[in-house]
Amino acid sequence: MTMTAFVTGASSGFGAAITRRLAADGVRVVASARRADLLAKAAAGHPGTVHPLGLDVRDRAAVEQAIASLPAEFAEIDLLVNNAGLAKGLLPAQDADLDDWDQMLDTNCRGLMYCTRAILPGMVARGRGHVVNVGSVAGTYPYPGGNVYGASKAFVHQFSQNLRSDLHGTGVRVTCVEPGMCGDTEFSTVRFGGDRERARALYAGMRPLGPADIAEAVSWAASLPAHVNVNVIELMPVTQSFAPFQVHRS
Ligand code: NDP
Ligand code: 8X3
Repeated sequence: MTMTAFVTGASSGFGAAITRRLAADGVRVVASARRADLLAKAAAGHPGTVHPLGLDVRDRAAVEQAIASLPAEFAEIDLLVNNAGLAKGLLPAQDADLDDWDQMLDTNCRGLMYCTRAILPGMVARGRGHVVNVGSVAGTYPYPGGNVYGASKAFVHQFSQNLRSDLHGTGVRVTCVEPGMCGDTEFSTVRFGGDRERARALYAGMRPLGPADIAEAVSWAASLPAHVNVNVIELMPVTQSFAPFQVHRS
């Protein structure tokens, strides 16, 4: 039986790599994001397998409508990958832009909630399905300027764990994938307001994870036998680790 996946944030970075990987695994994929032109180009390489869908996950009515009107061959979703998300800014909380905070919460938390709520009932009715949420190490480990981004990813972690409780006995699986620094995506350019040089400098002299590493983790968790639930996958580049607490001395 061919599986069907719904991937958000599929126009770049992790989402694009996850879409390619799942298509190579023989999965039909609804690839969604706001930039429909990029999705259409990517889908052209996978005719009949990848269905491009222009969608802003922050728009609750649009999410409900889009999921209710998918073409029949893509309508029964077995795997939801809630990947759309972003960080905006790295300023301390006292200087941060409230619009950036709103955008992170609306996308990383509300968008993920809307997609999950629209797709879950079908999974429960069919007695099978898998929700993979893309969190971050920032949801567990604080860092200066991480404020609302980290908090939004803590939401993703805890929502994933709570979903497992609600879905007890339904056969539906939930996994939270929590990566550390990953290059070759638009993440840092978006975070730094389009400043590509600043984004590039962040990864200078170290080897970050790549989008294919995240796609591998998603593909692995989804490919395990139906009785196995991977709760959390936390992964980092070898070149990233932990530092001591800061101590302010007067
Ligand atoms: P990218 O910026 O490359 O990808 C983000 C994707 O999210 C894009 O496809 C973008 O598409 C989509 N997106 C953003 N806002 C919306 C929206 N309102 N509606 C629909 N889609 C949206 O970054 P990454 O691939 O690196 O990030 C993917 C996820 O991984 C994010 O949730 C991020 O927080 C998380 N992450 C990233 C890490 C990293 O170091 N790169 C590490 C840990 C987690 P479009 O603009 O076309 O809508
Ligand atoms: C992205 C990883 O460390 O930039 O979620 O917050 S980090």
